[in-house]
Amino acid sequence: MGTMTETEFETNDRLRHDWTVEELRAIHDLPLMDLLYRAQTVHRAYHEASAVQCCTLLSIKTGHCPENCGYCPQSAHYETGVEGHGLLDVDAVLTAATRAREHGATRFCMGAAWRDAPEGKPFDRVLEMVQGVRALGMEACCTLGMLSREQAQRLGEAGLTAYNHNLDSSPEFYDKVVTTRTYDERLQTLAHVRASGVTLCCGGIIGMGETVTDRMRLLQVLAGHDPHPESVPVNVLVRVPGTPMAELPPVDPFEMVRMIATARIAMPASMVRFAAGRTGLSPEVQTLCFMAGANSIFTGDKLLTTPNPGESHDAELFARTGMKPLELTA
Ligand code: SAM
Ligand code: DTB
Ligand code: SF4
Repeated sequence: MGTMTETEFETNDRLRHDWTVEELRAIHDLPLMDLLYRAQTVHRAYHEASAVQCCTLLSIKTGHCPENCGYCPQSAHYETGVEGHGLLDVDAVLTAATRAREHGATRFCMGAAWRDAPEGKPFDRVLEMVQGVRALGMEACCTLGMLSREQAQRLGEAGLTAYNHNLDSSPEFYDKVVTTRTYDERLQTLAHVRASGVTLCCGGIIGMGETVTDRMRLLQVLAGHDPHPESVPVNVLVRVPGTPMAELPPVDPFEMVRMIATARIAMPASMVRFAAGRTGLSPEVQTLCFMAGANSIFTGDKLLTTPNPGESHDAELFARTGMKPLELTA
């Protein structure tokens, strides 16, 4: 398929898993007003237009990671000044989750700088954290690196709502991002999570030096999953000094808007999360991202190790735009 015409802008009610890169590219490259119109139309057919899911992150194990992901401040391969710590106590995590809930978060996401989730006591402790977060009435998400089939199963039994495991970019660009693991290993963990009944949170990063074609390939791979990942985080690279990607040029904010809109159109029913990179983008650009179909953000003043806009910024953003936190339905 080639270029889009106006007659093709109607809502596509059927979830598709067979997008071609050319189709996605044609959508991505539409004049911005046409792209936003189409993304909004799709968005409104599946979601409340002004509701935003608020998720809060906590790094439950920080730094010293053996992987060499070029974007990551927690890789042991780079000097980034991030202060590492071992796996936190369950109590400390539940205190943070309670605070996040008081501040309006409905999903609590626990991240660990592991290549793969460990076995034994540390894993049991993570299971306790998951149970504790669920007992607070929040959704629980984890991102612990690669998982075995059994580990995914056990997380599911502990009540885990979602597992975050990003593909980050296209299969073709992946070895420019990380060489200590393969794309196929990532896909394997995603399959284990899907088989366990835990929902998938899977997305990527823009601004790592990839082409627009790489971004469309990522969306093609994501949308190729049946069902689509329930949640799709789109991160703008946070350029952390000491990482190999520190000196890359900043992303044009309109590129983020286009990426979100294309993700929204490709995966209409999924939550599209404007994840890392809100710091440094104006409230007006962030609002364009909502208009493009983002309906989830990370709240709180920290992501895993880097700053996030924080509560007063988001309260003001919501007040000025009439956006409101999405309530949990279950
Ligand atoms: N170690 C686990 C893994 O890689 O699967 C989980 C934690 S890892 C920090 C989670 C995700 O954060 C990565 O997949 C990546 O997409 C995102 N991320 C990490 N550093 C980032 C940065 N500097 N800018 C944007 N996103 C980043
Ligand atoms: C995701 O896609 N982005 C979040 C979450 N999933 C785990 C992490 C962003 C990390 C940004 C860099 C940092 O704070 O260390
Ligand atoms: Fe380790 Fe995850 Fe960072 Fe890669 S992204 S270096 S696996 S913590």
